[in-house]
Amino acid sequence: MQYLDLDKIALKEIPKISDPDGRGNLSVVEKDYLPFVIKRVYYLYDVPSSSTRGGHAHKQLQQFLIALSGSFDVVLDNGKKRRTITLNRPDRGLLIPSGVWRELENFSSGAVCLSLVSEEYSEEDYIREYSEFKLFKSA
Ligand code: T46
Repeated sequence: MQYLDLDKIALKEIPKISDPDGRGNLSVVEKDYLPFVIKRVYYLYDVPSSSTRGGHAHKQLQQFLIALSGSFDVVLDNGKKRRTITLNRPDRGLLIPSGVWRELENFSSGAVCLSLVSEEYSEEDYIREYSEFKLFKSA
């Protein structure tokens, strides 16, 4: 099983079009921007600052997370070590490959987490027990 090199994870810049007349910014995710075809979009919002989302890994699903508003931390765990990445800009996103444990925490007031993903919803794709994730990675 491959272990994602967490040191190589970098936020990916999303093309931004700033309006010359001061009407604000527009960012766009086009067809070939991500290394997967987007099959589903969902978003988290009204998350209490004391709450944690995620707490699982995906067997197949890849995803791209964007803090459309506010900020939150994403703790990535490759089975060997952890790294925390803060998302706080709507023009930067975090690509999470399959086989990575993730926890989302420290949501600011008004934070919105947009998730663009490679698969349709399937509970079968989730590993929700950390001990099972460790076994999955060592297989
Ligand atoms: C992820 C993080 C960032 C559905 O019915 N359809 C869906 O498309 C999704 C995503 C969830 N659900 C149901 C399954 C649960 O009964 O909604 C409930 C909450 O899902 P979950 O506990 O998985 O939510 P999070 O915020 O912990 O995780 C979600 C995604 O599931 C996951 O892929 O990476 O957001």
